Amino acid sequence: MFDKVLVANRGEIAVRVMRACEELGIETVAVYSEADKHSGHVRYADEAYNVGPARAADSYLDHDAVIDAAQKADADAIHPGYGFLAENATFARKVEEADDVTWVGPAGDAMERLGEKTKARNVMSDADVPIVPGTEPIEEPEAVREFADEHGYPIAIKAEGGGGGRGMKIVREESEIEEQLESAKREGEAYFDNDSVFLERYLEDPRHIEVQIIADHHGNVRHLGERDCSLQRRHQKVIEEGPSPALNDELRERIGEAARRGVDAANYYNAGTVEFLVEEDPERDPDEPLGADASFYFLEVNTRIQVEHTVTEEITGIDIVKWQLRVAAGEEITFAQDDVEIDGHAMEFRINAENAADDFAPATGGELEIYDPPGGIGVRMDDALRQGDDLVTDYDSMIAKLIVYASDREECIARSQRALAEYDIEGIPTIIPFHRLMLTDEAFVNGKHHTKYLDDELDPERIDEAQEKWGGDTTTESDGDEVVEREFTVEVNGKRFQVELEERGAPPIQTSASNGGGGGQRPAGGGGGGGGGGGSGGGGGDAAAAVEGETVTAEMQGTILEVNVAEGDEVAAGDVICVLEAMKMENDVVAPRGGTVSEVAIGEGDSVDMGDVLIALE
Ligand code: MV4
Repeated sequence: MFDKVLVANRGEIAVRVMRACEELGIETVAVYSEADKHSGHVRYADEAYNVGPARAADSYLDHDAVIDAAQKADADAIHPGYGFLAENATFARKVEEADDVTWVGPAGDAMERLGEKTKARNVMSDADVPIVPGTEPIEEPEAVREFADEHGYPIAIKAEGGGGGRGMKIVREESEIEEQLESAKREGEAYFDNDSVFLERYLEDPRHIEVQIIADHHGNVRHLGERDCSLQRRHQKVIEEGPSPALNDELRERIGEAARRGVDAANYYNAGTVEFLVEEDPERDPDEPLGADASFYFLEVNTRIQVEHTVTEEITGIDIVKWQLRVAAGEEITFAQDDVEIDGHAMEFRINAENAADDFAPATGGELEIYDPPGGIGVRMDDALRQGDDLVTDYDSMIAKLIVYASDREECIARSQRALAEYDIEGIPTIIPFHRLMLTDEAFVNGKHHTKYLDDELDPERIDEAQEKWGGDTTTESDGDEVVEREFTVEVNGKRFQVELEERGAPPIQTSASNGGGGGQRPAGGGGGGGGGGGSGGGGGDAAAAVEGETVTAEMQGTILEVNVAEGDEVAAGDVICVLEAMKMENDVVAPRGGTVSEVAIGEGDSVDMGDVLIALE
């Protein structure tokens, strides 16, 4: 096993990988850009190297800078996480060619064989894995017409280098062919430096199912069950879960086995994911999961650890990142396929610093004034944050992942609702309110959603409402005035109340706890319940009484409802002396210090004016 691993990534995934290293007794090395000097992954690592400016191309993507750091640190492996260099075959080869450094990932040629779409289709097809009816790379509009003659419309034109929703164009009728073909080529060229395109029959509203794979250098390939990533917004996954609520066991087994077979044929090692589209059968009983006769088609392979690997870890108990490290070090997988058991249900919620009510616009900055993640049974947090951190906005907007595990989907949903209600982030917007909405959404709760559900079917008004309801301490513009909502806690007669305040154009509230001499308030008229009144201000003192020399005086005009002390009584600071009703509120008047009551100037039912003496203390 390795002694020291460099993690060529940032944020939560860098910490995730380092945690696996820690458990395996491996030392950890971080790399960071100028923007990440104070980030969580840097704090976590045993040592850390600056690899350049904030711009990813000049730091996290700089091959030489990363390999240089590994050699300076004397690291014996590089783990790329996901994104950045994770699927860059050129970089993988450079790492393997560098002295004494191992790439924690597949060989460069296996990466190309599976990473390029038409090549991967051929590998899978040769291994008897169903692929969507489609073509080799094509050039001319005539090829699209021919394909349409055989398979009909709609047709997907996909960029060979495509992924993540980029470089895919849909042709619904003949008149669109030229335009969409040109557009797909242009996007392929622009995003992937490759204008090669191919065709597939376009499936409407499929489910997105992906199978986790782990494979070693000794020819062992295991599948670890599937995840359902059908809840996506503009090709961005937001909630992933496993097992899929849409598959029955027979279909599950067939898809898992197909993925295993395909990867086996590709001479692949490392963790990997095989993605499939599963076609809705319009004939099926909507209350039953998709059956074994449903159609599934290979889509693409991801040759890296994925964001949502955690879901599989929870339901299999297998630490996938540890296995990536073991496999890269040449170790053999020790468990058989039959040893892999899917137990319970897990969901992952991506916590993105975005405002869901503003078209999921990423936050442009801010400080994590409050960062209070959930805990308890079945709750896992993968993050790299601490309260007080400044949000780093130079990279993607995902700041954390909440992963919830339970014995079945129903309990998982209830537990997720509980965990998301506990989760408190203030200072920056997050999509926590959106997740809370989804957990009450009928289609999602019943597992009936598909890949276009969020884009085409969910009413955006509901997202705005959720943001409004659960958005918490956000700053919004209204009539040109800045409105700041704040929440704090007050204690009234020993009972805690949450108080929400909305300030317009006011300076920030000092929220330092200040009970000194402060009385409590509750709505007059008894009957319990109801929200509390205001909190004590930063200056201390009591809303209803003031101390002048040896006397306690009324701070406002009102009626004495109750007198709790008599002459000669010993009181301690904070003891309630009397209750004064003023402005329809009952106010506890408390002793400002300890002492003996030398005089009681009031009785129940008395009217008092501001400044009247209530009691004297000595
Ligand atoms: C498709 C498809 C339907 N039919 N291919 C979108 C991302 C790209 N990597 C592949 N994608 C799709 N390919 C055929 N032949 C529908 C999608 C698709 C999709 C796939 C997975 C997850 C979410 C999606 C959302 C819209 C479209």
